[in-house]
Amino acid sequence: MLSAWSWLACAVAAVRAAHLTPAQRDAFFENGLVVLGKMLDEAAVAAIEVEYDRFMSGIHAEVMGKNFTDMSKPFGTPFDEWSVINGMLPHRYHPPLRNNAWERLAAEIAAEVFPGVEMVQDYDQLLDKRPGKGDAVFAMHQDMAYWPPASLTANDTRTVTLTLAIDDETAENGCIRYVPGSQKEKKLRPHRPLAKSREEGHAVVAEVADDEEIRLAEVPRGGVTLHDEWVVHGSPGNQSPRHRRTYVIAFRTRAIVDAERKAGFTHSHNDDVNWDVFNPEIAAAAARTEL
Ligand SMILES: O=C(O)CCC(=O)C(=O)O
Repeated sequence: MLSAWSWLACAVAAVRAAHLTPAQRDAFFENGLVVLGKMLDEAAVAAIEVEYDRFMSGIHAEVMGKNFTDMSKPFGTPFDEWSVINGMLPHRYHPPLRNNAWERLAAEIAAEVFPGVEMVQDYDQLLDKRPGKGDAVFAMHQDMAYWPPASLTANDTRTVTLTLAIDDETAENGCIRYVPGSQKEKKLRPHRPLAKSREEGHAVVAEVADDEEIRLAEVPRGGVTLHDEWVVHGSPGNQSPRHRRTYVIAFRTRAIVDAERKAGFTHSHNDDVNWDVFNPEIAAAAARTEL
């Protein structure tokens, strides 16, 4: 039997354990993306940063293949010429990053977005836009354009993708921009491949009308954004003399992740099963560009 004092202590702990306010959770569903502000203290970010930088220096490049690349440039571009370093699946390749403070916090936040649902880590990804790289662009897209179709899981696509800012993210160094509310239709917009052919590049570009509102998500170091699987988003180049380093972890329901793996999809860019397999229209557009 808990004493009144113990009940109070539990209640206080429960309040402290909540990372998301109800207003922030509502904003996630209303806009498709929400900025949480500073969520990890300086000591925790600094500890992660050490392993982040080791991993992003390319120490596992040989085994990683296409998982260590610059998505804004053709495969095979020399490392020194990259504008955005893209390290896929660091949890898989770099054990010191496993179970770090950000992985733990991200899991807690994902559970608060979808209470009572088993949300599991689907993939992680580190992105470093180098200073002064105006072409370090992430073309506007919906994440679903890269993933298996909603029909794989009876139209249940529940996802929360969390991005930790290792550097202050501003308009100048290429923070995320997004079209608020664009997720509500839960429909894939037409996308076309960015590069001349599928062999040359992985990225795709969504249609965005001239009159659609585009919002910036500026975030301080240690701050976090959450976005869903349908919101149209991307980020411009880095015009500043600073890096823009981010650490992305995506959570999807256990059922979705199981279905993805069964289909042979692991978010590895080395997979045989890739976005063009799932999106025949994009594959057709790519094939037309190759002609
Ligand atoms: O952070 C960015 O610049 C874009 C990343 C992105 O598109 C994503 O995490 O889905």
